[in-house]
Amino acid sequence: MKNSKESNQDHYDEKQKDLELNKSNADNQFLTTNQGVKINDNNNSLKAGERGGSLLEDFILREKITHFDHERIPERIVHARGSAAHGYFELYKSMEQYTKAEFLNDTNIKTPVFVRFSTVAGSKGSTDLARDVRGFSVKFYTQQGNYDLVGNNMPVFFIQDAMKFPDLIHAVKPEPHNEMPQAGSAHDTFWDFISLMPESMHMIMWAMSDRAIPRSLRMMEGFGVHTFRFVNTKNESHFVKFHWKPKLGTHGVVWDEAQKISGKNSDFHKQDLWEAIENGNFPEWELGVQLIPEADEHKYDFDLLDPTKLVPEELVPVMIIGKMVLNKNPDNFFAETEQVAFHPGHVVPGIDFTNDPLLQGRLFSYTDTQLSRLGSPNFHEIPINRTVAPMHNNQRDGHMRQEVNTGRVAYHPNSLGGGCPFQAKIDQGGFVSFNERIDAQKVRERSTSFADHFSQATLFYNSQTPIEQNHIIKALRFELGKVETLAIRERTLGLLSKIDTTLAVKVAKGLGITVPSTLEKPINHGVGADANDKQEPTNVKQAIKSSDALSMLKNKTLSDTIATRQVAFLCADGVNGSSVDRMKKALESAGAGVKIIAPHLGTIVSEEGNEIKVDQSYLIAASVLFDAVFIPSGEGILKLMDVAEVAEFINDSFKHCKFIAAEGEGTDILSITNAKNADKGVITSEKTGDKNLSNTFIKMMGKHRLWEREKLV
Ligand code: HDE
Repeated sequence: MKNSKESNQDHYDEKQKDLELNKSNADNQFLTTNQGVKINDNNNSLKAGERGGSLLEDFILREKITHFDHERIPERIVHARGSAAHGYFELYKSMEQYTKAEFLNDTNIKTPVFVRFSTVAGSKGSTDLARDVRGFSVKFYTQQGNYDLVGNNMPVFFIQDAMKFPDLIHAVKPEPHNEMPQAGSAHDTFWDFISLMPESMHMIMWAMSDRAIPRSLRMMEGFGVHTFRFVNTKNESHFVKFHWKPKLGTHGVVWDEAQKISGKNSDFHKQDLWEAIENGNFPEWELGVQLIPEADEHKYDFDLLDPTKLVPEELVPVMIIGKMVLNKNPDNFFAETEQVAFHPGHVVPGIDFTNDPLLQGRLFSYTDTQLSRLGSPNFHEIPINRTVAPMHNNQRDGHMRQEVNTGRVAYHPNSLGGGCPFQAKIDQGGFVSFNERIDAQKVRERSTSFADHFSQATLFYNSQTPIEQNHIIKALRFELGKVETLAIRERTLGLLSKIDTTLAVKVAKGLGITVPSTLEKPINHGVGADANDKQEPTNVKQAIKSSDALSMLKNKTLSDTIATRQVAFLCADGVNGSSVDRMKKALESAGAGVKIIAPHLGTIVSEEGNEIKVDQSYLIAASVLFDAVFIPSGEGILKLMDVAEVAEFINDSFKHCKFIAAEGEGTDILSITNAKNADKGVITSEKTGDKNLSNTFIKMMGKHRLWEREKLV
């Protein structure tokens, strides 16, 4: 396998080849119409006289403008805002015992992938840092056909049945009368719906946690959410839950920071992913599976078919089976990221569905949505959606058909075409659905095994550290604080009290109201009108009280690396050059990135008289766009006392629990900021180029944030 440097070199070589090709093509690359006619004047339309009216005959103008008029396609109804990348998946360990999917059997196979991350609620142009679930969709281009794992960065969902999805999305989207707010759930219609849907409580805990405001798309976990099936050659089935574990750990930002990032750089996540890949810092995730034998279907306190439940890792450990690396940015956003069409129903032999009623609804929705979004049943012919496996069938024609099918036979069975294409037997790789036994009555009902809406919400809350619990409380205070209808706030508090009384009381305190003593009726618990009064949501005793895997701070995947973290150096003319150089070298050799910030762009001159290139001015830079800050030594640094943005920069870093290092004169700057209340996160040295300072700084930064500071601020 190539290491990241080698892969980067390949990518670079490819780019060079492209450039050379373009250069050699440039001589004979004329501007043409779509019909290939060379264009002589691309600046003026055809007119009756220099100052006369334009002529309808101008086929060049009409073609150009007509194409432009139709450049947009409908954005996705959900997950409209996305960022994507190419890469590959490689298997560590054969899963042959469980699944016949070839790309999960042979450790020599390297499967190309295309991965799209997204927010759910916002429009295509909305901010990356909205409090929201993130989509995590992976298209595996396997030799047996495309397999799409269309998941999220949270392992559960708001609702249990596909019937409620349009309601959920209508409630969270901007309110229909005034189209506000954009990309946010902090409004009345969302919480009105949620407060009447107790089944959403577990997911609400995740959505109010820092998982909903990731530091980077590269630092998120991914989950398949539903229970799927692996099926082996003996037609034995295992239930399977999919997990993606990021090599860089799972990290979030704080809500105040997220809101400021949205103002400073609404493309923060998109840019971060793009730049990491351009710089050869290829993001990596390990694929894990939780496997449950068919015989254990009813072994647990929850129903495996209920998408509001997870399988605690303490009950079924996650087995790591492979690795995914993203190593190439798309060449064209529209052609690839926008036109990619995922579908949970794109499976290959060896992977199958369960009867999870949410998954079952999705199996209908995704093809349907592509028909209106991409406009044709031929969306599989768009390059990004094409399978690498051979494709033959009798489907024909339709809008924008690319394939020129030859011959007279487009039906099966046939004799005129020699019987082609043939059906594939199982041992030839033909897909056969798992032959699950079904003996049932036709009903429109929810299983009573889905009626426990609170205990896993409690499990999630109990698994968090006090810092994380506090973030959830604050998020709820913010969201409900934006809700104008008192009854909705109260009803939500009622549901929260079923998760944890202290949680509800603390949220209520922030809202200046009290928790209602009884739950308001009627509430929805997943039953129809006739049954509404009969069933109550239940609370089931959980086998475990707390699960470390659910907490970002306790999580095993939390990594101490500072690779790809961004550090701001607050500089000015007269900075000590060796102070800058030594810290920069130390940070860069630990994998971090450094940006020189100064009062103006161009270059600054160091104390020693050398020029230092400036990356950003104080007008552009902001603490929220960095992970940590360093103030070097040098007489000139003292001028920063008069730059208002510098104090704001350091105050925000301090407020958001980031690590701050300063040496020599740099330490004096701290005296005009909140960081003068030094704690372990403010690391200072009187000496220039102090090795201990850089070592401690790097070690501390590996902890991501000094969360204890929150008590202070
Ligand atoms: Fe989706 N979802 N969804 N969803 N979903 C779409 O398909 C839908 C659900 C998810 O990057 C749409 O191509 C229904 C759960 C992702 O292109 C649409 C239901 C999970 C993406 C659709 C769900 C997801 C989508 C819109 C309930 C996590 C982005 C555009 C029955 C496991 C894919 C499109 C991309 C996109 C329908 C619930 C994840 C309308 C009906 C649960 C990551 O078909």
